[in-house]
Amino acid sequence: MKSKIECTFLLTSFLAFMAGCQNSSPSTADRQHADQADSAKYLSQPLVRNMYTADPSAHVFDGRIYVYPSHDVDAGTPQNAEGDHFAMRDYHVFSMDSVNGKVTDHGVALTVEDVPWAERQLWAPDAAYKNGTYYLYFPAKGRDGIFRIGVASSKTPSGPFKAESKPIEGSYSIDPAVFTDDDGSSYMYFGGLSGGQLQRWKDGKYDAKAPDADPEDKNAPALAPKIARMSTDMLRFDGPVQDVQIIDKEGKAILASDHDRRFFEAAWLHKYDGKYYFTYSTGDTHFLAYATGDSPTGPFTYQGTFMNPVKGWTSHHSIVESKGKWYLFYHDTQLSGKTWLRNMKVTELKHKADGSIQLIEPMEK
Ligand code: FUB
Repeated sequence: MKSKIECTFLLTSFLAFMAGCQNSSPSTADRQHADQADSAKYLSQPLVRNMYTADPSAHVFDGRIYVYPSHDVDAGTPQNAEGDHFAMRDYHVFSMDSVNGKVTDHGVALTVEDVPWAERQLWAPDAAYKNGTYYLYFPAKGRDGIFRIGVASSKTPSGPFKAESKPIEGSYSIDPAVFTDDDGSSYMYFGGLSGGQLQRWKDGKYDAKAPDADPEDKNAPALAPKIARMSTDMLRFDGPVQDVQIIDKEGKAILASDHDRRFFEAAWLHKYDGKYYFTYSTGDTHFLAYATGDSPTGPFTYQGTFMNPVKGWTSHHSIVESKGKWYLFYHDTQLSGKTWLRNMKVTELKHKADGSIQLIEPMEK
């Protein structure tokens, strides 16, 4: 019997094949799709319309909001469970004065050709600042088809960024998110199931024959996202890669079979009112979920869903404070209707007085 993921991929692979072309900006057909779509039913509208953008990681640097998204393209690669149809080859950086302000595209900040060790698939990036330098963290597949995480640096938040010659030693899988705490310590959270290959890593070794995503024993604990402390120069891991523990309110691990609550991909960390909020996507159930803890390294106690499914398969986000309000940057497929051609969006995120996050409905019901 095929899993829901496989069925989704099979169903859409035919559509992907039919739609295959080399364009990286919305085609006439896509624009027509957007025109026909009832944009009123979406909570927010795309921040950028002349290209496809996804996985937006937002930060405030020098009082301005900078967004580091994936740059989705239609490379004509047939859809498969490895996620090869997410065939991105460069990054653009965007910025704005405030959430409703004009969005500036700063152009190409890094291309796959600029990264000596990478061959393809520049997936969800993140950025950080320390000691006068901006760092761009990004996953990419090497020539061996294995995802690693790289780092590139720049003296300006908009780049261009210069990549290190090798991936970060000890890194693997996808979706890096770097959080710097008030004491100056920085941590990278990372990992993603299925095409993100997290399930293939055990004790620092890669096993290409591992299950598709979750462990086969459904009573086993869910696979954990990873955390590593960053070195002071922000270019290396300063210590071992460890599990991020996500537990329920009874202190038990969330199970692999609990697809509504288990971690799938897209980790993020923000600190609010002294608490650490670890947020993530549940993947095949398409929720954005959160868990809270008293330390950046966890454990984190699962609290609930804070965003219901968007249009499109993937759900990926970041959370940032700007001018006294908190915002959720996310994406959906409003402009294209295609899983792998997404558009980034933003909406306000509200923490309630009890510390919970108000549920966000991305679509009118
Ligand atoms: O953009 C490629 C992948 O899709 C990301 O790395 C995942 O988080 C999902 O959004």
